[in-house]
Amino acid sequence: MERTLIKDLKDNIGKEVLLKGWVSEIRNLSKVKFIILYDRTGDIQSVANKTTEGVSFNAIDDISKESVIELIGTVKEHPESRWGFEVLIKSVSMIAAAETPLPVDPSEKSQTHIDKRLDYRFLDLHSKRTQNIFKIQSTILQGFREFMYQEGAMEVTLPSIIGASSEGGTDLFTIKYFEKQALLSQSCQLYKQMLACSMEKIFTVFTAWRAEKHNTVRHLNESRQFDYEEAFADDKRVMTVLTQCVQFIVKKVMEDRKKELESLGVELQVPGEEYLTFEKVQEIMKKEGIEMPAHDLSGEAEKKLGVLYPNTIVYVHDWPLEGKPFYIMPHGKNSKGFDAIWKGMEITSGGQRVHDPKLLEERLKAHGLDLAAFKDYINSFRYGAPPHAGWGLGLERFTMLMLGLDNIREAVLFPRDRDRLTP
Ligand code: AMO
Repeated sequence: MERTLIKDLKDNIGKEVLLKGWVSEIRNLSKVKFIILYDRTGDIQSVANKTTEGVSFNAIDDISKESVIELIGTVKEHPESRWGFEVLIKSVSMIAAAETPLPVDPSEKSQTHIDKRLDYRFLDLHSKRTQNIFKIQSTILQGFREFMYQEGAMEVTLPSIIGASSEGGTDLFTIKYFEKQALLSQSCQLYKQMLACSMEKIFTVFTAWRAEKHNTVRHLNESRQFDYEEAFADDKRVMTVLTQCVQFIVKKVMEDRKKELESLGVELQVPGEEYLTFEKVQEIMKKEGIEMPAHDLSGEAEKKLGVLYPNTIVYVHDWPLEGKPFYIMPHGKNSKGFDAIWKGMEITSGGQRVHDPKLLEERLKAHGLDLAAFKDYINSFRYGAPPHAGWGLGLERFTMLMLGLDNIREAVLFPRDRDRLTP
């Protein structure tokens, strides 16, 4: 007999089915016993009585929560139950018993601290809430790829072990690479630019490692970025692409993940966009009495933008050159770099890049970086490199903001932070 998924039970009323899944609850009403079973498609109430075969009627009480069982039974209409039908069990058998007690309760009846849940993430993944978050994240990933293919971009994979910093700065993990020292990539910046200068329009889902020492609710030491790069494009063009991309993904999640959004209590709206120069944001914040560093937005300023422009992707562009990495194109006294703020937090940085080797050398020097370490990167612009622009969107940040999660660790399956390397 082939396995039936719980979502397909409604099409099998009156038929005998084989179900496999996890036990979330057993209820004992002396003459009958209820087993609530779930699989990846939903849950269902099943009913055992004295004639049940396999695990005997009396032993059903001993089936521990989260154990994996299979059962054979007949689907019967049951309008009073919340499912509208139930399964009358013919036989139950154990596939894999869960040990007791469970170290964390996936039923969400009790509120377990996030640290404890992450210590047992494999069991926390049995919880419906956690599953819903990652089902939605999977749709975000799918939406990104669908949008990009539709846009005519090509997916590429880029190296994670690198010889020189890709963003400048010091937040890098070093690794032993045979006789040499290498680095774990902070971003695929330099490589995606080389790709845009040959293949024109590319995207990748890239894992980035940053050795930032602080532990915050919005930073991870290992995070995923949606990276996009386009030739013959400037900052304005790629901001438009970003808006369309985010709108596409949000729409897709709203359509494909209704049930999950509802269960998480999340109401989504497709965001609009707003363009503000960095100078304009400084003026606004001055009026609001919010302090800002000269070349960056403060967390408080980002929050304020979220309040002033609800449900909007706010592009802060014409960013001061001093506040952007060496690869961002200068523009007057500012740059062609931008940040995108959504729901009060930065989700993306991007901009037009420097594609002239001479100017690039100047910019690297201005950042105190060693030209020798960037030799191949500089050389890559010597043989026909068009102007180009792009951005990087943080997947976990985006998921966290979309779902109103209060800690970015909720939006990554196995977080890596200052204190956590396992599981
Ligand atoms: P940036 O460093 O701003 O830009 O990163 C892009 C986006 O990635 C996310 N992000 C992070 N998420 C969680 N934890 C972190 N430690 C972390 N760091 C970054 C954020 C951020 O907006 N190469 C450029 C992009 C470009 O110009 O194309 C870059 O990496 O959402």
